[in-house]
Amino acid sequence: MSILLAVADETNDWVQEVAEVFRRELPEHQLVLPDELFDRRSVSYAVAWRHKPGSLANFPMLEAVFSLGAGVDFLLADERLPDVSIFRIAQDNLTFRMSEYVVLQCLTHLRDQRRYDRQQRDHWWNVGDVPPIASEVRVGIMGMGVLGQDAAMKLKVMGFDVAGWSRSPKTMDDVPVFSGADGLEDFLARTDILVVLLPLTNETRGILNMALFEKLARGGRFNGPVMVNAGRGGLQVEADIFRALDHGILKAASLDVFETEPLPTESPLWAHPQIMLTPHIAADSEPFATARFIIRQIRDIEAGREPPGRVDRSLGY
Ligand code: NDP
Ligand code: OXD
Repeated sequence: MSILLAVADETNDWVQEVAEVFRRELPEHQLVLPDELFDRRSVSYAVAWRHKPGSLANFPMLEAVFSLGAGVDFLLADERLPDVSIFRIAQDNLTFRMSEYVVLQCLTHLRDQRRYDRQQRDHWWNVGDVPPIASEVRVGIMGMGVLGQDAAMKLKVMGFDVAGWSRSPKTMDDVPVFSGADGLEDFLARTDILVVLLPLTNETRGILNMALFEKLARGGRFNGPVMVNAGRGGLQVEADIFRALDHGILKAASLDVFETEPLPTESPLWAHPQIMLTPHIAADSEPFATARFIIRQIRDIEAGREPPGRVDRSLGY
């Protein structure tokens, strides 16, 4: 039996490490690359990340496709994706890193750290206004799945006043969760820092637009809403973020994901003083932990158990 490794760049160090773990820990399966010569009928599983569209088609014995990340939008965008089970990463090594990113961004905005960075550059000793304390700041998390729930708990530890928004209703201790289109306006109206951890689906594409920014909370101790997007670039309308920042509808934004990645060098987002930008690294996970998680998913399938991380194709996540 073989496992097809279908990625954008097989020479990448991270991918090489993943491959090494598969070869070492799952020796009964041969790891094959799309361009190699092998018997297509031997392939039972495919492990993919931003693979070439169509490269997962025509494997008659394929049982399941595993995403090397938490998101599966790249898989579902492939019109020739075979009709087999899809699984994704849902594991602590990735989740905890995302929460580190989210807490870092919220604290950086809360404490106006960017201002002190500028002052340090200018050798300027200036105390400035006392910032609000975290409990006076309302964080709203769009997407209360694996990542959103962990981030919510960690933001609560810092004292933030946290709420969430998801597709279906859910209850969480001490965190009110709004849901669906009906719950969105009330959720936004109580949000000073909007943290976005949504998947990119037909329903969520372009959701972060001017109409939504205008519904965020104003006034209060935080003095203008901030957005942190670590979900997917396709959720945001970048021209609207720009306009919203320039008209004071947003005070600042932290962006880890972009409509086009890598972000083109000529993009005006790079130089915007109110944007904190990172190159899609919010939850980069270790190759070892990622490969190990997929090996566990494969072992579950082979033992007749349901693996964690099954994707619902009809929902798109
Ligand atoms: P989950 O599937 O566990 O959670 C998704 C959440 O989004 C759920 O709460 C779901 O609602 C909610 N949701 C989906 N569609 C809608 C909708 N139309 N309206 C309202 N809520 C919706 O995913 P994860 O938490 O594991 O990951 C979320 C995303 O984070 C990934 O899909 C990926 O795009 C991104 N990501 C980014 C990384 C980075 O480095 N920047 C790293 C890893 C992931 P419900 O609970 O009702 O199902
Ligand atoms: C993921 C990502 O989906 O890294 O895991 O974006």
